[in-house]
Amino acid sequence: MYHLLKGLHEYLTRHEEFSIVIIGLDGAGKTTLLERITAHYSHSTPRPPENIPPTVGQNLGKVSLPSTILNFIDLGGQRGIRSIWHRYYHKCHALAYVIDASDRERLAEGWDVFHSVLSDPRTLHVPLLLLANKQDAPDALSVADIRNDYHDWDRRRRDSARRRDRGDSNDPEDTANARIASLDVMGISALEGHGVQEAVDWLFLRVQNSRQ
Ligand SMILES: Nc1nc2c(ncn2[C@@H]2O[C@H](COP(=O)(O)OP(=O)(O)O)[C@@H](O)[C@H]2O)c(=O)[nH]1
Ligand SMILES: [Mg+2]
Repeated sequence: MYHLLKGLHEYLTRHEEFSIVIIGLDGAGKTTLLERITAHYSHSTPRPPENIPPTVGQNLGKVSLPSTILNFIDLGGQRGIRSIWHRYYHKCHALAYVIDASDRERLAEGWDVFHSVLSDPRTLHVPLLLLANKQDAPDALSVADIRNDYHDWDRRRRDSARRRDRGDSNDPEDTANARIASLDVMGISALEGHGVQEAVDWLFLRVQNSRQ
């Protein structure tokens, strides 16, 4: 009887854990987003931006929901650290790629890196959300503009690949192209918090569904 009750108690109070990896170029706002998410769920105030140092390695944030724990992992975005992102792909349940929608100079670099994430077969079955951050900045591109910019960038990339391969139209990255078509993009301001709850809801739903 004791074991039965103990088992029932454990069943009723169990917490499923999921890992969500946050990636993107350095300066995109990943750590600010992590701060915002953890502060929101612990009902505290996020650290002021000037107290957030550049990420060396990773930052972890735990969000406890009634029956679920979401472990957010914010990975550094500097060139050297990007080479270890792939180690997290197979053990995470969702990926959030953050882009700085106000930094037009670095958009192409952001797409380059984003494309390498999409093309990695290890991310194929991992739910992926593209976050157009810094929507509060006056010159930020909207979600629609971000989508268009990515499509333009991708068209240019494919054109130049075709030219390089002298008309051989077989694109070896068809899986990446198919993923782009159904890509979810959300606008957020990690600094002010707009859209952050919706992004976490999306991730929560997708990790729950991917488990079934
Ligand atoms: N205006 C604005 N600035 C932001 C936002 N998110 C981050 N930043 C700023 O962008 C810079 C880089 O942020 P950080 O979180 O360190 O980027 P990370 O390198 O991707 O972790 C900091 O100065 C942040 O205050 C945002 O939503 N809006
Ligand atoms: Mg950081």
